[in-house]
Amino acid sequence: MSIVIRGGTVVTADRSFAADVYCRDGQIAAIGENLDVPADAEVVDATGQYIMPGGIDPHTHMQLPFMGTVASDDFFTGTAAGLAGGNTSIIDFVIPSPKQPLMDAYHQWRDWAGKSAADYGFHVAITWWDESVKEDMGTLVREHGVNSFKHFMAYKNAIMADDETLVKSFRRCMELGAIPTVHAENGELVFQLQQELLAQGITGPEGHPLSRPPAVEGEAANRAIRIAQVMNVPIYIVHVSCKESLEAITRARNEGQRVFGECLAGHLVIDDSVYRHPDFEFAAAHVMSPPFRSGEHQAALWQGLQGGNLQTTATDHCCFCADQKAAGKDDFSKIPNGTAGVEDRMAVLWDAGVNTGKLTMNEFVAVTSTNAAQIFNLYPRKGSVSVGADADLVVWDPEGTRTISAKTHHQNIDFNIFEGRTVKGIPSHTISQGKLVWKDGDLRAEKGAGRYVERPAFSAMFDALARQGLHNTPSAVKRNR
Ligand code: URQ
Ligand code: ZN
Ligand code: ZN
Repeated sequence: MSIVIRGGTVVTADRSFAADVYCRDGQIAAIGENLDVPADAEVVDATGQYIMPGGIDPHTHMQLPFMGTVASDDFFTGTAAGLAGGNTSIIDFVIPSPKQPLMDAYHQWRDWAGKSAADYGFHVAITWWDESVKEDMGTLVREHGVNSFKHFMAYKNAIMADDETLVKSFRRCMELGAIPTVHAENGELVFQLQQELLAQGITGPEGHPLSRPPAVEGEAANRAIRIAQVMNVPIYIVHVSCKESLEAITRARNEGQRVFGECLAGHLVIDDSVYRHPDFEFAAAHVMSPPFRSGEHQAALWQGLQGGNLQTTATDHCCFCADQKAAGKDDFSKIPNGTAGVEDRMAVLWDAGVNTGKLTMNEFVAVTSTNAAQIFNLYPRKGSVSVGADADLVVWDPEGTRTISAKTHHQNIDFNIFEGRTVKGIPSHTISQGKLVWKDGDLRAEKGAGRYVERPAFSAMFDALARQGLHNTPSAVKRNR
């Protein structure tokens, strides 16, 4: 089984060059002009098109049990939809219930993800703390290829991590060579504002953004960044949605702190007017956290990507259909939080970013694939077009167009936040593990073909920090492997 992609331009995060790409046994075997390959190789004609690393979405929640229901895209339908959009890997989340042993939750999610059509990894959420959590974090790093741990600073009375948990978990990440990531919203403030709004009789979706103003996110982002600074550990802020968070990231990065930021395709192009729509279903379909923001925040996020203070794009793909969203018909705080996007992220970003000149093609590759691979230690196996890398590729047709709609998308949800948006620049072919899984509208996703991808700890980086004589790290901190 081999494929040769002919006549295209290879576009990576750092260069663009004319070349054929030959894939064999699931890996990239050769890159060069007019390659001489076996006669039985399947040929993909990429004339006038770009050959790029397949997208990596570092933030999805397939079939997540959340707010009394379960996200409607499972690991097969969700990853299959991603392949239709040029996305060839996801990093999803294991989210233990408070007091649930991490290893139990991890094995549960591994079981669910077995049906994936594309490769996947897991961030593991720290939703509670005791010595067993500390131990399990070590087991996950040492034996299961987990190198990132998530902390929800929001969702009080559910999965919220308080400051004690943040401090202890960040320290543990430092010991293990893992990176902490955070959902940065102050959960206490959100809870208080929710109660106040409901008491005033504001029960509709318009209350959702009012309960989560940008300052609520900016405070938490800054707090998490400062805790990471004192704990001497890098940090990754997920779904940065507003100027306030970006300013906290930019300040820290300017001072040399190792902080990474992620933004969502939705937050880049959709504004908060959606919550003032008179139709409950429409407004509720957009309820996610952090909420969609007003226009000046979108401009800031684009500047963050352009200036290198935001490194990755994601979707936070977490689908809830209208009947599920209806749980919050009389109380916006009960609307399951989440929207979809894994199928549309890359085309939306190309159309809104590359076609407008905000991003070069190379920057597009960086923020849709390569940077996530490097931050989460998947590179160059993922996120590169290089010999020996996994043959996860997308052939991108810059002239192709598509009008995004729930009527035609492959995501298992009855709504699309990008509904009606016509994008120019779409994937004509997606290759996953060296197999053609998407070809001009024909999706050939295979249930269970996806593999769990281990992500080694970042010991090299942390050892370098240690060698610098971490002035505020007690000498007692040992390096647990
Ligand atoms: O907060 C998250 O990232 C999960 C629970 C998805 N929902 C959301 O509103 N972002
Ligand atoms: Zn989140
Ligand atoms: Zn999320």
